[in-house]
Amino acid sequence: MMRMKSIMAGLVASVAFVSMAGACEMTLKSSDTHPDGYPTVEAVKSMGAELEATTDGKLCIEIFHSKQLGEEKDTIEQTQFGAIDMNRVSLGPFNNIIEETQIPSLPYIFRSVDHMHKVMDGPVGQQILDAFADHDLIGLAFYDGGSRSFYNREKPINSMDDLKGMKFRVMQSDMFVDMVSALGANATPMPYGEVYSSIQTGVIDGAENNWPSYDTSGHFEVAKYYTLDQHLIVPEVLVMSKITWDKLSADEQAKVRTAAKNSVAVMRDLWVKQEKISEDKVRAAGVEIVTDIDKTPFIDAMKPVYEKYVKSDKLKKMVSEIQATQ
Ligand code: GTR
Repeated sequence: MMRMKSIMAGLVASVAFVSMAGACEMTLKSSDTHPDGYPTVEAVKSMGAELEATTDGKLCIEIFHSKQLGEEKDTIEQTQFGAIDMNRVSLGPFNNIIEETQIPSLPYIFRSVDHMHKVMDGPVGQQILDAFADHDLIGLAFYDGGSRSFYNREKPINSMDDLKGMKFRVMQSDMFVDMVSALGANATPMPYGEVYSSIQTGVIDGAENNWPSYDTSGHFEVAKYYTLDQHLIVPEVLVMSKITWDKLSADEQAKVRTAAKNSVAVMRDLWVKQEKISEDKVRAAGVEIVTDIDKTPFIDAMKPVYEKYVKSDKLKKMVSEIQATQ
């Protein structure tokens, strides 16, 4: 009897699975560098659930988290080629490809996360989403990436002087290389997945990131000094391959856009919670955190970066619009 029951349960489960999977006419493959449970991964899951509901199960999303499809720079190319349907990435790796993405990636461009939200939810944000279209991608929505600060394995950083000569990993963006040079340190661009061992073996002294990434990447285990200079508030973006997009009907495209937009609120809520969880975890692990750092010299040092990257009238206008956003 027991055995019969468990066979029945197994059958019911597999029938349920088959009927769900069978109903999906198209399963969108979505990439994320972060592990399962990370706010970005969970937000895309919520988008998938909404999409499945609004398309009567026709469109589904399957998430490949934890870099299963590769490092961000490579997955961006695969998304442009249509091998990956959707991708959740930082704006950083887009900087060398789409100039508009450099603007919200500029150091100290945003006064706060609230300021960043207002800008990215407004016309400048829309202008950046639209810019993806010329690069075989559809910009769907922006997610949060908190603020990024330096951590290292050597010593507490209390001022800009302490950064002199140190070697930090940055995302693969020329602008971030210049940002670190302008602070008197050296930058090594490299994929996220190589950072842990590079710090551990002393190839680099440290890197820079937000609380949740510092925690979930395990970087805090090998770089125990974290200084909250908060030089970047870089948003993250959810994009779709143009090749995939063109296979959808206008109605499906609208539903994809709506589900993506609705996932933003889910993401923001989870993000705030995760920041706290990660901060508590790394503090408990004994990380030494410098909070009272004078940011003025850091901000002043960014002048050459703005001069080099904000040249055209279009980009200058974006910067003034951001500065004027209250
Ligand atoms: C994280 C971000 C990732 C990735 C990573 C990095 O904060 O969420 O998309 O860009 O930083 O530093 O490579």
